[in-house]
Amino acid sequence: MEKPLTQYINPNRPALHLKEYERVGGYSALRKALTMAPKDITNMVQEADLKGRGGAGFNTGMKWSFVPMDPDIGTKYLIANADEMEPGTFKDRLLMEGNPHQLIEGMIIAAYAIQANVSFIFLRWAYKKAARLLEQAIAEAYDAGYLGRPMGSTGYQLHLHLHTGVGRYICGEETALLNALEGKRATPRLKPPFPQISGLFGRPTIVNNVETLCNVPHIVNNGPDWFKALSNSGDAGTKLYGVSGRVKTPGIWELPLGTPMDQLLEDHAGGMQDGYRFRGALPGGASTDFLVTEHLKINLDYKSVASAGSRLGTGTMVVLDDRTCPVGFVHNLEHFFAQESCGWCSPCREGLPWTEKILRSIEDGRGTIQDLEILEQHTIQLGPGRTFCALAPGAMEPLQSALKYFREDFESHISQKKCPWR
Ligand code: L3W
Repeated sequence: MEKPLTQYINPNRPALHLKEYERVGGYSALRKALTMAPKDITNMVQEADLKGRGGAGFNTGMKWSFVPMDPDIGTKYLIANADEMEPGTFKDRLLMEGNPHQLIEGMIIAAYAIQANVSFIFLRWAYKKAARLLEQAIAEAYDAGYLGRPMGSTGYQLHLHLHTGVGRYICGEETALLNALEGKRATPRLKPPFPQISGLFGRPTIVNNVETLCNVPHIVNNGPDWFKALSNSGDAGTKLYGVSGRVKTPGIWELPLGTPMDQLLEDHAGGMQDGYRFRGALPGGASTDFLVTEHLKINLDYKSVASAGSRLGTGTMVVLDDRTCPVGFVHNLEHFFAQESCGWCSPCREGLPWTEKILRSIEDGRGTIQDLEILEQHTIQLGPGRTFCALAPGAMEPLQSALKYFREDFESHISQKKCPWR
């Protein structure tokens, strides 16, 4: 995250150990932060306009500013949301496997800013390599006195615990994550109150995405103006963009926020594989709306992607090609979402399996034109404001946009009574 340049994130690069991290300036931002007042760090991050990189894009400094700073308030918590399970999303894994100390440093600074003394990394269970490397890095940070001991003249100290989940997508939802961490069933909580006021064990808590926290040391070292100048768009900083699907070189790249979509696909992902044509892409993991050929020139920033009818989400693009059945593609996603519904609210618990079943019957050539009307209804009934959390509305995004852009494919399944791709 150091340079404002295009960087391919090499998944095979060995992790930076403490000494190597320190040699390239690691933990210098922490030393600087400890000379600053906590609220000045929050203001700095807010001014830098660092937006949450987990999918929602909420201003990070503003989120921190909601935490009560009364010195007698008692225990507060900082949590890194590393439960990366959004389909097509593997950016946080590479950050943790490549440079675990960057996350730890970002966490210590964030925890200092909100004056939390206990922190957790909530890690996806399948990320075994990241777990091993994080454990090692946490032990190194404890030995070096960055964790577990009062630091500098401030006397501030932080404990950090690694917690691995059991492999449920819903745990990436911040309040379900809190319940899971408390040992309860991982269902979302009603918001408000937001976790900043009442979070883990009812205490003020900040939950930030891994990539978000990894930006923090660089903002502290270089300042908000530097961070803003890294991007090409109205949104500050860089972003880890990803591409998967039938492109020549799938991967993750750190690029200026607002990099045009065609540049990401052509210059970085190498364009489509021979014999395949681009039909569309989900820009931010599975729970975003399709962008299609007419959108190839847009800048991948929060506002531009929203103007094109989608969301930047996690910034990791899943590409649909012309030799893959769009109905099968969406069915696969809805199967995942139906399986991952936590079952807490009826529209999601009942609606997602129903959606999956209809899509399966269309794909198998048993669908009717009325099924398309029911699917359209589902995109409303399971949409924003109708469910307890963002899982079902997110699940409706690829479906509603597929019904818009690939409607003829749904209809041809129905008229031909089979999948034309099989
Ligand atoms: C105080 C307010 N705080 C919002 C805070 C809130 C949270 C953050 C974002 O879902 C999205 C979802 C997925 N006062 C506040 C406030 N906050 N209003 O801001 O909140 P919210 O509710 O906008 O989003 P969320 O529920 O956190 C995140 C999408 O991300 N997504 C999925 C990503 C999945 C992963 C993964 O695999 N781990 O990242 C992809 O697009 O659909 O829309 O902290 O407390 N008034």
